[in-house]
Amino acid sequence: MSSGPGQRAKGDWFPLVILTGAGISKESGLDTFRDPDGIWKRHRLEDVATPEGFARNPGLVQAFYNARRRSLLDRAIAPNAAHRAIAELQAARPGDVTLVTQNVDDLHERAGSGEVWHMHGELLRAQCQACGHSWECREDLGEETVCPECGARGRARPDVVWFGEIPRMLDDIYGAVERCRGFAAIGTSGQVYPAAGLVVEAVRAGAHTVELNLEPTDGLGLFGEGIYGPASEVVPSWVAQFLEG
Ligand code: BJW
Repeated sequence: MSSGPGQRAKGDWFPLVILTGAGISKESGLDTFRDPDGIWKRHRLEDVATPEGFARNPGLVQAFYNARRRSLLDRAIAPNAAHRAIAELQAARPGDVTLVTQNVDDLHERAGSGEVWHMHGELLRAQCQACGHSWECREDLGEETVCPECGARGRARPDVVWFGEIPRMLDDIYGAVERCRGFAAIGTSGQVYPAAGLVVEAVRAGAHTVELNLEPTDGLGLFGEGIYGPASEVVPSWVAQFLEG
Protein backbone atom coordinates (compact mmCIF):
# COMPACT_ATOMS: atom_id res chain seq x y z
CA MET A 1 0.00 0.00 0.00
CA SER A 2 1.26 3.47 -0.79
CA SER A 3 -0.05 6.88 0.20
CA GLY A 4 1.02 10.42 -0.52
CA PRO A 5 1.91 12.60 -3.45
CA GLY A 6 3.54 9.94 -5.60
CA GLN A 7 7.09 9.51 -6.80
CA ARG A 8 9.50 12.14 -7.94
CA ALA A 9 11.85 11.57 -10.83
CA LYS A 10 14.38 9.07 -9.55
CA GLY A 11 17.39 11.43 -9.69
CA ASP A 12 15.67 13.87 -7.34
CA TRP A 13 16.23 11.53 -4.39
CA PHE A 14 20.04 11.69 -4.40
CA PRO A 15 21.99 12.18 -2.24
CA LEU A 16 19.78 9.85 -0.22
CA VAL A 17 19.88 9.12 3.53
CA ILE A 18 18.34 5.83 4.65
CA LEU A 19 17.55 5.38 8.35
CA THR A 20 16.75 1.82 9.38
CA GLY A 21 15.28 0.37 12.56
CA ALA A 22 14.45 -2.98 14.09
CA GLY A 23 11.59 -3.66 11.64
CA ILE A 24 14.03 -4.29 8.78
CA SER A 25 15.56 -7.20 10.69
CA LYS A 26 12.27 -8.70 11.92
CA GLU A 27 11.91 -11.06 8.95
CA SER A 28 15.50 -12.15 9.53
CA GLY A 29 14.41 -13.53 12.91
CA LEU A 30 15.39 -10.67 15.24
CA ASP A 31 12.78 -9.15 17.53
CA THR A 32 11.74 -5.52 17.37
CA PHE A 33 11.38 -3.50 20.58
CA ARG A 34 7.86 -2.08 20.65
CA ASP A 35 5.72 -4.54 18.68
CA PRO A 36 3.32 -6.78 20.68
CA ASP A 37 5.98 -9.53 20.71
CA GLY A 38 8.81 -7.02 21.14
CA ILE A 39 11.78 -6.97 23.50
CA TRP A 40 10.28 -4.28 25.76
CA LYS A 41 7.30 -6.53 26.46
CA ARG A 42 9.65 -9.03 28.12
CA HIS A 43 12.26 -6.71 29.69
CA ARG A 44 12.04 -3.35 31.45
CA LEU A 45 14.14 -0.96 29.40
CA GLU A 46 15.09 0.90 32.61
CA ASP A 47 16.72 -2.33 33.82
CA VAL A 48 18.57 -3.43 30.69
CA ALA A 49 19.11 -0.36 28.47
CA THR A 50 20.25 2.44 30.77
CA PRO A 51 23.62 3.15 32.47
CA GLU A 52 21.75 3.19 35.80
CA GLY A 53 20.36 -0.30 35.17
CA PHE A 54 23.87 -1.55 34.37
CA ALA A 55 25.29 0.01 37.54
CA ARG A 56 22.51 -1.61 39.63
CA ASN A 57 22.72 -5.08 38.14
CA PRO A 58 25.51 -5.66 35.61
CA GLY A 59 24.89 -9.43 35.60
CA LEU A 60 21.31 -8.95 34.40
CA VAL A 61 22.37 -6.56 31.63
CA GLN A 62 25.25 -8.79 30.48
CA ALA A 63 22.88 -11.79 30.39
CA PHE A 64 20.37 -9.80 28.29
CA TYR A 65 23.02 -8.81 25.73
CA ASN A 66 24.85 -12.17 25.84
CA ALA A 67 21.58 -13.88 24.86
CA ARG A 68 20.94 -11.39 22.04
CA ARG A 69 24.54 -11.72 20.80
CA ARG A 70 24.20 -15.51 20.71
CA SER A 71 20.90 -15.19 18.80
CA LEU A 72 22.49 -12.86 16.27
CA LEU A 73 25.29 -15.38 15.70
CA ASP A 74 22.84 -18.26 15.30
CA ARG A 75 23.20 -19.84 11.86
CA ALA A 76 19.49 -19.31 11.22
CA ILE A 77 19.87 -15.52 11.30
CA ALA A 78 20.66 -13.97 7.93
CA PRO A 79 19.99 -10.72 6.06
CA ASN A 80 16.73 -10.54 4.13
CA ALA A 81 15.76 -9.03 0.78
CA ALA A 82 15.42 -5.55 2.30
CA HIS A 83 19.02 -5.50 3.58
CA ARG A 84 20.21 -6.82 0.21
CA ALA A 85 18.24 -4.24 -1.79
CA ILE A 86 19.82 -1.37 0.17
CA ALA A 87 23.29 -2.83 -0.39
CA GLU A 88 22.52 -3.10 -4.09
CA LEU A 89 21.43 0.54 -4.20
CA GLN A 90 24.61 1.65 -2.41
CA ALA A 91 26.67 -0.28 -4.95
CA ALA A 92 24.73 1.20 -7.88
CA ARG A 93 25.04 4.79 -6.58
CA PRO A 94 28.51 4.97 -4.98
CA GLY A 95 28.78 7.87 -2.53
CA ASP A 96 25.14 8.80 -3.03
CA VAL A 97 23.47 6.65 -0.33
CA THR A 98 24.23 7.18 3.35
CA LEU A 99 23.02 4.28 5.46
CA VAL A 100 22.30 5.15 9.08
CA THR A 101 20.99 2.37 11.29
CA GLN A 102 19.65 2.32 14.81
CA ASN A 103 20.19 -1.43 14.79
CA VAL A 104 23.00 -3.04 16.72
CA ASP A 105 22.96 -6.14 14.49
CA ASP A 106 25.36 -6.61 11.56
CA LEU A 107 22.83 -7.68 8.93
CA HIS A 108 23.45 -4.67 6.68
CA GLU A 109 27.15 -5.54 6.59
CA ARG A 110 26.39 -9.21 5.94
CA ALA A 111 24.12 -8.15 3.04
CA GLY A 112 27.06 -6.32 1.47
CA SER A 113 26.67 -2.70 2.63
CA GLY A 114 30.20 -1.31 2.80
CA GLU A 115 29.53 1.70 4.98
CA VAL A 116 26.98 1.54 7.78
CA TRP A 117 26.67 4.24 10.43
CA HIS A 118 25.56 2.50 13.63
CA MET A 119 24.16 5.39 15.67
CA HIS A 120 23.19 3.08 18.58
CA GLY A 121 26.40 1.06 18.53
CA GLU A 122 27.09 -2.57 17.70
CA LEU A 123 26.23 -5.77 19.53
CA LEU A 124 29.35 -7.52 18.22
CA ARG A 125 31.64 -4.98 19.85
CA ALA A 126 32.62 -4.50 23.49
CA GLN A 127 33.82 -1.37 25.22
CA CYS A 128 36.17 -1.11 28.20
CA GLN A 129 34.82 1.13 30.95
CA ALA A 130 38.35 1.61 32.30
CA CYS A 131 40.11 2.90 29.16
CA GLY A 132 37.33 3.39 26.57
CA HIS A 133 38.84 0.91 24.10
CA SER A 134 36.31 -0.75 21.77
CA TRP A 135 36.90 -4.14 20.17
CA GLU A 136 35.13 -6.74 18.06
CA CYS A 137 33.60 -9.34 20.34
CA ARG A 138 31.56 -12.44 19.53
CA GLU A 139 31.80 -13.98 23.00
CA ASP A 140 29.75 -13.55 26.17
CA LEU A 141 30.82 -10.61 28.32
CA GLY A 142 31.11 -10.86 32.09
CA GLU A 143 33.28 -10.52 35.15
CA GLU A 144 36.07 -12.56 33.53
CA THR A 145 36.29 -10.49 30.37
CA VAL A 146 39.70 -8.81 30.02
CA CYS A 147 40.23 -5.65 27.98
CA PRO A 148 42.75 -6.41 25.19
CA GLU A 149 44.08 -2.86 25.44
CA CYS A 150 44.59 -2.10 29.15
CA GLY A 151 44.14 -5.54 30.72
CA ALA A 152 41.33 -4.44 33.07
CA ARG A 153 39.20 -7.41 34.16
CA GLY A 154 35.40 -7.28 34.44
CA ARG A 155 35.10 -3.74 33.08
CA ALA A 156 33.68 -4.59 29.64
CA ARG A 157 30.20 -3.57 28.53
CA PRO A 158 28.33 -4.02 25.26
CA ASP A 159 29.36 -1.22 22.85
CA VAL A 160 25.78 -0.02 22.43
CA VAL A 161 24.02 3.27 23.18
CA TRP A 162 21.63 3.18 26.12
CA PHE A 163 18.96 5.72 27.04
CA GLY A 164 20.58 8.87 28.36
CA GLU A 165 23.78 8.26 26.37
CA ILE A 166 24.74 10.21 23.28
CA PRO A 167 24.25 8.40 19.97
CA ARG A 168 27.26 7.93 17.70
CA MET A 169 28.30 9.93 14.60
CA LEU A 170 25.70 12.64 15.16
CA ASP A 171 27.72 15.38 13.43
CA ASP A 172 28.15 13.18 10.35
CA ILE A 173 24.50 12.16 10.40
CA TYR A 174 23.14 15.71 10.69
CA GLY A 175 25.59 16.80 7.97
CA ALA A 176 24.36 14.10 5.59
CA VAL A 177 20.71 14.93 6.33
CA GLU A 178 21.33 18.64 5.74
CA ARG A 179 22.77 17.82 2.30
CA CYS A 180 20.30 15.13 1.27
CA ARG A 181 17.54 15.38 -1.34
CA GLY A 182 15.87 12.16 -0.25
CA PHE A 183 15.28 10.64 3.18
CA ALA A 184 13.80 7.20 3.85
CA ALA A 185 12.96 5.75 7.27
CA ILE A 186 12.59 1.97 7.13
CA GLY A 187 11.20 -0.28 9.88
CA THR A 188 11.38 2.20 12.73
CA SER A 189 8.55 3.29 15.04
CA GLY A 190 9.97 6.82 15.37
CA GLN A 191 9.70 6.71 19.16
CA VAL A 192 13.36 7.25 20.03
CA TYR A 193 15.17 10.56 19.69
CA PRO A 194 17.28 11.99 18.18
CA ALA A 195 16.77 9.43 15.38
CA ALA A 196 13.03 10.16 15.26
CA GLY A 197 13.73 13.86 14.63
CA LEU A 198 15.92 13.34 11.56
CA VAL A 199 12.92 13.45 9.23
CA VAL A 200 12.18 16.97 10.47
CA GLU A 201 15.72 18.02 9.56
CA ALA A 202 15.33 16.37 6.14
CA VAL A 203 12.09 18.26 5.48
CA ARG A 204 13.84 21.47 6.57
CA ALA A 205 16.58 20.70 4.02
CA GLY A 206 13.93 20.41 1.30
CA ALA A 207 14.30 16.66 0.85
CA HIS A 208 11.64 14.28 -0.35
CA THR A 209 10.77 11.94 2.52
CA VAL A 210 9.23 8.49 2.74
CA GLU A 211 8.36 6.07 5.51
CA LEU A 212 8.52 2.35 4.67
CA ASN A 213 7.05 0.30 7.50
CA LEU A 214 4.74 -2.57 8.25
CA GLU A 215 2.07 -0.04 9.17
CA PRO A 216 1.79 3.76 9.47
CA THR A 217 3.60 5.12 12.53
CA ASP A 218 2.62 8.07 14.73
CA GLY A 219 5.14 10.13 12.73
CA LEU A 220 3.43 9.49 9.39
CA GLY A 221 2.33 13.12 9.10
CA LEU A 222 5.98 14.20 9.04
CA PHE A 223 6.68 12.24 5.86
CA GLY A 224 5.73 13.19 2.31
CA GLU A 225 4.94 9.59 1.44
CA GLY A 226 4.24 6.25 3.11
CA ILE A 227 4.70 2.74 1.74
CA TYR A 228 3.38 -0.08 3.91
CA GLY A 229 4.02 -3.81 4.09
CA PRO A 230 6.78 -6.21 5.16
CA ALA A 231 10.23 -4.73 4.59
CA SER A 232 11.36 -7.74 2.54
CA GLU A 233 8.65 -6.86 0.00
CA VAL A 234 8.30 -3.07 0.02
CA VAL A 235 12.01 -2.17 0.21
CA PRO A 236 13.13 -4.17 -2.87
CA SER A 237 10.28 -2.76 -4.96
CA TRP A 238 10.98 0.78 -3.75
CA VAL A 239 14.69 0.36 -4.54
CA ALA A 240 13.91 -1.15 -7.95
CA GLN A 241 12.60 2.19 -9.26
CA PHE A 242 16.11 3.63 -8.80
CA LEU A 243 17.85 0.67 -10.43
CA GLU A 244 15.67 0.42 -13.54
CA GLY A 245 16.93 1.85 -16.78
C1 BJW B 1 8.28 -3.72 10.45
C2 BJW B 1 8.29 -5.11 10.33
C3 BJW B 1 8.53 -5.65 9.05
C4 BJW B 1 7.90 -4.61 12.40
N1 BJW B 1 8.73 -4.84 8.03
N2 BJW B 1 8.49 -2.94 9.42
C5 BJW B 1 13.88 14.45 22.64
C6 BJW B 1 15.07 14.76 21.97
C7 BJW B 1 16.25 14.05 22.24
C8 BJW B 1 16.24 13.02 23.14
C9 BJW B 1 15.06 12.70 23.82
C10 BJW B 1 13.91 13.41 23.56
N3 BJW B 1 12.93 12.89 24.32
C11 BJW B 1 13.45 11.88 25.05
C12 BJW B 1 14.74 11.74 24.77
C13 BJW B 1 15.66 10.74 25.38
C14 BJW B 1 15.67 9.35 24.77
C15 BJW B 1 14.37 9.03 24.06
O1 BJW B 1 14.24 9.16 22.87
N4 BJW B 1 13.37 8.54 24.77
C16 BJW B 1 12.09 8.19 24.14
C17 BJW B 1 11.66 6.83 24.66
C18 BJW B 1 11.13 9.31 24.37
N5 BJW B 1 16.78 9.23 23.87
C19 BJW B 1 17.99 8.94 24.31
O2 BJW B 1 18.24 8.77 25.48
C20 BJW B 1 19.09 8.87 23.28
N6 BJW B 1 20.16 9.73 23.66
C21 BJW B 1 20.00 11.04 23.75
O3 BJW B 1 18.95 11.60 23.50
O4 BJW B 1 21.15 11.70 24.12
C22 BJW B 1 21.05 13.11 24.34
C23 BJW B 1 21.59 13.87 23.18
C24 BJW B 1 21.08 13.69 21.92
C25 BJW B 1 21.57 14.44 20.87
C26 BJW B 1 22.56 15.36 21.09
C27 BJW B 1 23.08 15.54 22.36
C28 BJW B 1 22.57 14.79 23.40
C29 BJW B 1 19.69 7.46 23.21
C30 BJW B 1 18.72 6.48 22.69
C31 BJW B 1 19.33 5.06 22.75
C32 BJW B 1 18.35 3.99 22.28
N7 BJW B 1 18.89 2.72 22.57
C33 BJW B 1 18.15 1.53 22.13
C34 BJW B 1 18.88 0.29 22.65
C35 BJW B 1 20.19 0.08 21.87
C36 BJW B 1 20.87 -1.17 22.22
C37 BJW B 1 20.00 -2.41 22.03
O5 BJW B 1 19.65 -2.77 20.88
O6 BJW B 1 19.65 -2.99 23.05
O7 BJW B 1 18.07 1.51 20.70
S1 BJW B 1 16.43 1.52 22.62
C38 BJW B 1 15.83 0.78 21.15
O8 BJW B 1 14.94 1.69 20.45
C39 BJW B 1 17.06 0.58 20.25
C40 BJW B 1 16.52 0.99 18.92
O9 BJW B 1 17.58 1.34 18.06
C41 BJW B 1 15.59 2.13 19.25
C42 BJW B 1 14.57 2.43 18.17
O10 BJW B 1 13.69 1.34 17.99
P1 BJW B 1 13.15 0.99 16.54
O11 BJW B 1 14.28 0.53 15.69
O12 BJW B 1 12.35 2.10 16.02
O13 BJW B 1 12.26 -0.31 16.87
P2 BJW B 1 10.72 -0.37 17.30
O14 BJW B 1 10.49 -1.72 17.86
O15 BJW B 1 10.34 0.77 18.14
O16 BJW B 1 9.92 -0.22 15.93
C43 BJW B 1 9.97 -1.22 14.93
C44 BJW B 1 9.05 -0.80 13.76
O17 BJW B 1 9.18 -1.78 12.73
C45 BJW B 1 7.56 -0.74 14.15
O18 BJW B 1 6.99 0.48 13.65
C46 BJW B 1 6.94 -1.94 13.40
O19 BJW B 1 5.62 -1.70 12.94
C47 BJW B 1 7.89 -2.11 12.25
N8 BJW B 1 7.96 -3.49 11.72
N9 BJW B 1 7.97 -5.70 11.53
C48 BJW B 1 8.66 -3.53 8.21
N10 BJW B 1 8.50 -7.03 8.83
